Amino acid sequence: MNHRITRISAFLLAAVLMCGCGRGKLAADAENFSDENVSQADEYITVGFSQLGAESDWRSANTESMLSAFTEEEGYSLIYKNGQQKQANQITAIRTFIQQEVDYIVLAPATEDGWESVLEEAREAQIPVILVDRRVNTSDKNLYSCWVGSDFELEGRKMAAWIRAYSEQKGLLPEDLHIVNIQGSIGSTAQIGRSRGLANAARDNGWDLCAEISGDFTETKGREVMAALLKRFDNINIVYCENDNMAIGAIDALESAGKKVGPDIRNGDIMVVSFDGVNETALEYCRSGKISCIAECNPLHGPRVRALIEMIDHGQTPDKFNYVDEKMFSCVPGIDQVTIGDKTYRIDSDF
Ligand code: GYE
Repeated sequence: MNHRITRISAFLLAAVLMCGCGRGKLAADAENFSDENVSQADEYITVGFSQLGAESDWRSANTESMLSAFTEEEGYSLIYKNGQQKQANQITAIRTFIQQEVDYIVLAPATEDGWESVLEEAREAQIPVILVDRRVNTSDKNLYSCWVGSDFELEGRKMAAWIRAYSEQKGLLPEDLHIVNIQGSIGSTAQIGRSRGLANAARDNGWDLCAEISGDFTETKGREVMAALLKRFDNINIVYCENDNMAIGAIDALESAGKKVGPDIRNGDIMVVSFDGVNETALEYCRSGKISCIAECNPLHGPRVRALIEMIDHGQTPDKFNYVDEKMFSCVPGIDQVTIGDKTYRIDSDF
């Protein structure tokens, strides 16, 4: 990588400074740059992207965003590997990227633990690693350059604040809220943050958090877990699903068991809330009240990761942790906003 940078970057940097142009223009300039020592491959920035899998609509949108951000027109050669939900596959992918001497590695890690050794190998090979979406739990934060994604605990806290505002508006007592949490894949940052946001709020407000069980972020598991929970508990009135796909499965299980899904828990409805806001069916359910509230999770990280790589490529140091702003969607009347700390989040009912 350093080799490539020293040969091209002086030229590219001059181009940036002179015309302030983006990577697309730079790539074109690099192509026109006649140096017989610069091979075809050197004209592109090579990026190895280890995606964790394809479990949800959020994930598909995220993959799509990455694939369309790292095109040859933009000056990139992207090597994409789908980890099929297995960390071992992702570790193999990273080792392959190192052997291929890619310029950058982008990792969307399945879970937080267990990355130390392979990230150490990437560091030894002097290949910067950019984390996207979920995070890794390493004692040495310098094993990766930076991260971009969502504040998952904040998403959970916003949802809990919405539930609280709703229950107060309806005059429900805290102990009358019987909540089950259908969790995402255990050990993933999204699961850890969203579960923590709810568990803390349940403790602080005195809500009955009956159970927390993983549905692995998939519709099928969401359906299975909900059916099993209905056999264990007869008083559930709120289902907190850590993504929309599981919510769709859970709603199916609830309706198949003869339950009415909706916001009117005083009159026997079971309320479903969820996260993402990517899947069209889920958004439609949110418009009709089958899903009472969705905390948005934005998957469109491709251009963000590209901007981070461009900074590093130009010798700059991006912020270590880069958060994206996110909304809340709900068509249940009466709650216009929720406040966390000193920040207020507007609830969007027009989506
Ligand atoms: O919410 C879920 C996906 O890590 C933010 O993973 C991501 C989560 C997303 O499977 O749908």
